[in-house]
Amino acid sequence: MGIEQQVGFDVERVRREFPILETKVRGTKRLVYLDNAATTQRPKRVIDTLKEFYEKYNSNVHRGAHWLSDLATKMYEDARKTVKEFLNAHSHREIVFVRGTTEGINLIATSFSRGLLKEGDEIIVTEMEHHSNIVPWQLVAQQTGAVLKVIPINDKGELILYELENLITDRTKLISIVHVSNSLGTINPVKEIISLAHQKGIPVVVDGAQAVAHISVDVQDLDCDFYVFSGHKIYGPTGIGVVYGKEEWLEKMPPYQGGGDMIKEVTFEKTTYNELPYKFEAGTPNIAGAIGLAEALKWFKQFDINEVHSHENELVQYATELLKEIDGVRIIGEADNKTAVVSFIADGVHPHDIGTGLDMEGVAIRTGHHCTQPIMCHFGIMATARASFAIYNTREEVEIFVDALKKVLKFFRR
Ligand code: C6P
Repeated sequence: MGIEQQVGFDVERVRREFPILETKVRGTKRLVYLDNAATTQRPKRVIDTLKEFYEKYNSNVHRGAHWLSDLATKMYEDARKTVKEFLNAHSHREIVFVRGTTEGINLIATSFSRGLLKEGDEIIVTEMEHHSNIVPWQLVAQQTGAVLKVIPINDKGELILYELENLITDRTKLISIVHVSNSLGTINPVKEIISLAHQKGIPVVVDGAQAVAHISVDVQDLDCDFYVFSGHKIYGPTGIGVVYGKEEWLEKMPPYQGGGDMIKEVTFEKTTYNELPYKFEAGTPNIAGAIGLAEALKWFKQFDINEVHSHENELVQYATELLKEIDGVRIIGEADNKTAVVSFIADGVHPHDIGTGLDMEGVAIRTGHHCTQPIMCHFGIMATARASFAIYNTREEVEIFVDALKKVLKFFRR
């Protein structure tokens, strides 16, 4: 199906496309799904695409000398073109399919560690990174002797940007930053950071896991060197994600994994590598996943992203307002520019108990450190309860969530 913009935004119509939203939790309570930052649900169109692929087109890509393989290859490569259009990349050669954001960042970090980083070089991340944008760089730092530096955050959960200028030195080789924080909802000024970094010739990696489904992303406009996201956080399948990398960088970088499809010629003396993007796609890829992701992106593109953003923002604001009226509830993350996520703690009740109590009422949220322990450390807490919103959530669901929360807090505080 092609990309057609839907006029207006009808949330009830959107909901009807998601069969899982009809679920009754334990057969009784209506499902109120507010765990979209962990993974979104999939519209029927995406589910049908996966089923259809396995029923009609399943075959390996780039290898077969037969009709079915040609078909699967065309579908897989068309999926890459859809991603290219979605991100507004310059070329399909800049789109590498990976398992998800985590593998994407590991790909970039590992590749950089093979010759592009040396002892004493510096990598800058932020205090609000997901562990998958910290640990790969720590591994690389251990191997190469590079040093990790951190842009701090303030108590609203915003980057203290002026610190970046102090952190950058002539040893800074790379900056890797999250576009939207999964724990705080903060939207970072990545364009500004990229522009500053480029004045000093430093490339920038952007972790877009929590951004792509909520705000407009245009990699040429951002001018980022790398942009990484996961399919399952934008209504697509699990096990598929994307690394966008500027061609000039991907050309310079050595491969991440070795194996089939990433080579031109192999002898025991020497191997030459395939052209982009195949140099970075060793082995049989997640073919159905890529095709499913493309379908999800086409589905998502029918909506005006600004309307999606304001719908979700309204939900965030409404939830924040109602939560603040409850005694002893504190919001964690009150950035001026935020989206889709409300994290909170409540006096006297552990976030895990909040999660379990809400689940009894059919409300699915996430509790814990959300793979962002440095953020928890900043706020002096172990965990938060987090409600995260998607295109199909409603004000009524916010009210069900807050009413259920009041019940849970009353129970645990009795
Ligand atoms: N955050 C959450 O509940 P993967 O698991 O590879 O698809 O995405 C990792 C990842 C990277 N960066 C950010 C900003 C993320 O939010 C995530 C995943 C989920 O918040 C699972 S911890």
